[in-house]
Amino acid sequence: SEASDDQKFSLSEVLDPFKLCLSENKEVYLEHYVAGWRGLVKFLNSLGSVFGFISKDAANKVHILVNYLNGENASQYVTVQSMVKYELENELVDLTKRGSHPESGCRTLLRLHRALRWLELFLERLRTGSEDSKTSAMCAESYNESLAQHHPWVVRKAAGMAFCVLPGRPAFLEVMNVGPPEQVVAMLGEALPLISEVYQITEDLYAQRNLLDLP
Ligand code: 1Q0
Repeated sequence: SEASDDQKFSLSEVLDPFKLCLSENKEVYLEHYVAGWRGLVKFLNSLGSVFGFISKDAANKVHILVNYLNGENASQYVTVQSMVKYELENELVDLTKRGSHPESGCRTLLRLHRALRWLELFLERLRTGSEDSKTSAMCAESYNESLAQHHPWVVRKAAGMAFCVLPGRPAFLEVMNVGPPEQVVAMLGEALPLISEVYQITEDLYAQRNLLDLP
């Protein structure tokens, strides 16, 4: 039915937005960044309720950013660069400790940005892995190398338990609805450099502005 087609995830829902993310002068469009994340949340939901605590947090952050995109200052939120400039100039960011701006665009995007590094590492392992490689191990390794460093013990523990129920690589590739594994691998190979570039540009911007540890 139409409704179920609508629910069905397809890898392009994530990869296409990330492909559209960069402007000519290498700024990151917030609209497409957020759209990529919407796709990821949808994918996560299709993996089952064990991932609910992860997808809820991601969805909540997406929601915060969407409100800025559609809000009265929408014109300041066209790119990550313009958002950072606007929020900093107008003192809309809690820089050292949580205060009156607990949901700034800058700190909210930083959480997704850190998770994007996890995604990059994970998708690279998925792409180059063999048929019998364990997605749970790939996921855990990528997590430990990236996001885990920003999470307290309880969250790391819960994430570790969720990873255990991930399907094997063949089933995982199938849920992406692209076609045979070779085709998924090709698509990932095409998209990963773009995700990686979006990540790096954001990382450099945040580093320059000293925003990598926002509370
Ligand atoms: C496939 C399995 C997915 C595993 C995702 C790994 C990440 C685990 C993270 C668990 C933490 C979530 C609980 C909340 C933590 C927050 O405290 C934390 C900080 O925020 P705050 O406001 O408290 O300061 N939030 C975060 O760090 C954001 C975490 C977002 C994680 C989003 C993961 C998105 C994953 C999508 C599935 C992708 C599957 C790959 C294939 C997709 C096709 C391209």
